[in-house]
Parts: sequence; structure tokens; C-alpha cells
Amino acid sequence: MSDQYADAVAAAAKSHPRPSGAKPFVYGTAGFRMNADLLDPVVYSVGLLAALRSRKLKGQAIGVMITASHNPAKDNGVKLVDPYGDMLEQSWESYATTLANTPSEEMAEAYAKAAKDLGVDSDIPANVIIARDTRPSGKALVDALVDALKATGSQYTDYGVLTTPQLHYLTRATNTQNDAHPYGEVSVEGYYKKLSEAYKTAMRHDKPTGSLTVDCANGVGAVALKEFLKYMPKEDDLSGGLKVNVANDRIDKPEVLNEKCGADFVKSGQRAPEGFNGKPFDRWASYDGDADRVLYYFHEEGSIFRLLDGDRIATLAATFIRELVQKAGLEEDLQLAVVQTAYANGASTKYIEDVLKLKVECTPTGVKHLHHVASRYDIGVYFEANGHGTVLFSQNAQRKIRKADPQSPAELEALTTLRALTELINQTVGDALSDMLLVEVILAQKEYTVKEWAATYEDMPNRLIKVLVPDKSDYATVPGTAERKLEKPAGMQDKIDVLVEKYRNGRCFVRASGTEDAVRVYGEASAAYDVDDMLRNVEQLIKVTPKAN
Ligand code: 16G
Ligand code: MG
Repeated sequence: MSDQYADAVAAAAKSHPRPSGAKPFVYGTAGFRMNADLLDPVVYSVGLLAALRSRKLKGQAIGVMITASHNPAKDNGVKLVDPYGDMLEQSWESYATTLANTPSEEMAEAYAKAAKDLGVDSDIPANVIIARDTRPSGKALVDALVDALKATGSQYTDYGVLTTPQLHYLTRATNTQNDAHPYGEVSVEGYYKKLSEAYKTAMRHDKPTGSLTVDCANGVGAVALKEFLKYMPKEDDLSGGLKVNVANDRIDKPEVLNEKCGADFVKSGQRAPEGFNGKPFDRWASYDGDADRVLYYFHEEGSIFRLLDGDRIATLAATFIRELVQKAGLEEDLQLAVVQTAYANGASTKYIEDVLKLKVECTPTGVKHLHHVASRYDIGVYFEANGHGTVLFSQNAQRKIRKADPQSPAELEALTTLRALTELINQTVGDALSDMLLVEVILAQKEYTVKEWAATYEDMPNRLIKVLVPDKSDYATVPGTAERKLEKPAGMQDKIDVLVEKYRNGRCFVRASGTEDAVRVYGEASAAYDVDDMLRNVEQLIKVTPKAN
């Protein structure tokens, strides 16, 4: 056992015992997420890994976020953020899983082994930055994390209660502060300033119509939004003045977090959240519990609910950015693509390919997959239908946009807006606040109402259901199909294909959830009654399939 911190790691681990008989934990798409009561030893182990990761990356700051996003208040979770604000590099996930499943008596040994396997030099200083959402369990979990950071001689900064994207911002800002183009000031205030300055520039000739009401899921988004509003132009200001109403902001009542509100509730139920009192065509948005997702929606006359989900934000953003790139005379230089998952509504994909004539890529679920593919393009717009997404501008694109020499006042105008967007958009990860500002800018500049935005194409009727199965690991998809085809249980995909064939423009796929013990079934077809019928049949198929062995 060579690592100089191993003894301290062993001593501290005694205060974070792993309950015997606990189910194995897996570092998944959203890190570790579970009932908060089980998390203490897991978070301790994540602290150890954060220290190793920082040392391995020459002392760059690593972020640790304590959140369970849209899950109920009793849950919590923990995930690591890499130096540039991306998700933890995939090859390290197995180390996270191994450490999290190690009994505390063996923790020091497992830690030293990981350090050795990963070639970590324990003399390099480690630096970790921490934030948590509003869940009451968060504070004690930060204590467990800090125990691991102290045991490993790491420096750390605890930023307290923040949104997930704010922590991603701070991680990147910390690691780029001495670069030629720092990401932003290393402070929460710096985050608000960056966004508000960019918003004001992008809105320099425009004022949004009407007001915007934001359902904050009774979570940390309410804290961030209220703080941000202090940096916004005044409501009646002709450039960018916007009336924002904050709804579902009860962070003083932890049990109502995500309860009948928030982006996940709205998307999965395709209905307005509790407290909705919008008049026809009033603009509403919902964040999720850690404010990395946003969705828009409104009621038509007769209380008909119309959702403007991640696909809609992607098409709106792609349309607008492409127009700006054209107007700025950079069309030949910058390749733009849209990245979606299989959950994207078929009508959105068709619209992007046939009307916008842009390339669409489809990846498996989970932000890291979309982010990775989007980063291959000069400009990669990526969104999951659930509202999580952002736009990535490559280094090359940023340089070209920065250095372009406008040949006309119109080119200058387009470039000014494009430059502002590269600052307004949180390029580290989906960010409800930043994405919302982007949507507001686009709607104002294009003079779109929500009604006009919704009319750009018509969604295919669709539904997503959850089916409980004895063991979700019986379900696996064929690699390379972006989860659209099952390989396990054997023969099931053929049966689904035969079923789906019967419905006009039917499409349906089944995948194991990465965050819950269940499989999800998504279906769409030309008629809503066909969707319901198709899903009922597929659900039945799953229920009668004997357990694989
Ligand atoms: C996680 C993912 C989200 C994905 C969801 C799918 C991140 C940060 N979050 O919340 O992108 O849509 O899982 O959940 O990657 P599922 O696997 O249970 O369907
Ligand atoms: Mg979230």
C-alpha cells in the first residue's frame, strides 16, 4: 500500500460504513443516485476518486455535484465533473463503481490499488469544488465528501447550494482562468454576469412580448433564477426587458420538490404543473430539480395543452443559429449538426432533415453521448426530448466567429449576436437558465409567439411508459442502433416489429432505464389511439416474456 494517504483514508472510512447487504451500486448516466439514506459511504468513495482524478489531471479542479435532479425529495445522488465541465470520462466510471461497492474496512486498499492502476502521483496537489441542490440530505453528504477530501490532503471549495450547470460553469472557469480565453469569472456572481451581459447584447434591439412564468420544481432553480433576475434589464426596458414570474419556488418545503411540477412531471405527463394558471397562449417554462433541463408550454383556447420540448428548442436554436451563420458570411466555414436520441419526436427529425436540411445524428440516451457527438462539429446543437441540451461551438468555430471581419452592417449585426450566443449558452452542459434565455432571445428576434413556434411543425402523437420487470438487465439493445433495437430478450424485437407494422407511421422501442429499476417503452404513430393501442400491446409482450436465464 504505497499511497501516502492510505492510512488517513482507512481511518476516515470507519465513519462511513457501507451497510451490509446493500445492493451493488453502479455509476450510471447520472452518477450514483438512490435513496439518500444509503449514500453516505458512496459519497465518501466518490470523494476519494475525485482526489485521484484531480491528481491524475495535474491538479486541475474536479467538480462534485450532490443532486438527484428530478427524483423525489427522499433520493439524492452524486456525480463528478471533469475539468472542462464535461461528465466524468467514461473509462473512470468503473473505478467509481468499484470504490462505491467496497466495504469500509477494505477502502484504503481499494483506494491505493486504484491510485496505482491509474498511475496517480500522490505528490501532486488535488483540488475539488463542491455544490449541492436544495435537498435536506445534501448537507450531511457534503460532510462525507469533505472527510474523503481531507483524508486525501485535497484542497476544496464548497460553493453550497447551486444548480448543476452552475457547478459545471465554475469547474471550467476555475481550470481556464489563466488561459487566453477564460471561460468566465470564478464565482457564482461571474456566472450571472456572463449570462446577463450576453443576454443584453443579444437583445440589444429587442424586447420579448408578454411575460414568462417559470415553474422551478420547488428546487434550486428558484434560487438561481431569483438571483439572476437582479442582473436582468428592468421589466420595461426596451432592450431585453422581460417580466418573469417565478412559480413553484417552495424550497422551504423540501417534500414538495419535483412534486406534481417540474420539467420531468410536465414532459412525462404531457400536462401543466401544479399551480398553472396561464391564460391561453401565456408562455410558461419548467425547470427540473437541479435546473439542467427546461421545457416550454402553453394552453390553447379550451385548455388544450401544447408542449414545446427539447426537440422544439433544438429546432428553434438550429434554425436561428444557422440564419446567423449565413448572415455573418460564415456558412462555408462552419458545419452545423443536430444531435438527438431515439426519444426525439419523428416529426422533429424530419423537419431538421427535410426543411432545415441539416444533418441529424442519433445517440443513446444520456447527455455524455450527445455531448460527445455534438463536439465533433463546428456547431453541435444537442437536446434530449426531455429538455436537457445545449449548443457546442468548437474551438475552431469560436475562433472564426471571434476573428471574422464583417463586410457590411448586416454581417456585423449577425456576428455580434452570434458572439453573444457563444457566451449566453452554457457550453459545459444543459442549463435551464441559459437555455431559457436563448429561447427568449430567439423568440424576441424572430418575433415568434409560442403559437407560431409550435406551428413550425406538428408533433407525431407519442407516449412514453414505464414497465416494471423482475430484472432490467434482461433487456439490452443492439450496439450502434442508438437503443432502437433490442438484442435481449432473444426474439422480442421481432415480435415488436410485427406489432408496430400494423400502425400507420408507427415507431416503438424498448430500453432498460439507466436511473430506475424498469424498462421504458416509447411509441409514436400518426394517430393517438394507435399509439395507445401499440404501447398496450408491447407492454403485454414484456409482461408475458419469461425471465431470461
Ligand atoms: C439521466 C441523464 C439524462 C437522461 C436520463 C434518462 C444525464 C446528466 N442525465 O437523467 O440525460 O435523459 O438519465 O433516464 O446524463 P433513464 O435512463 O431512466 O431513461
Ligand atoms: Mg436534472
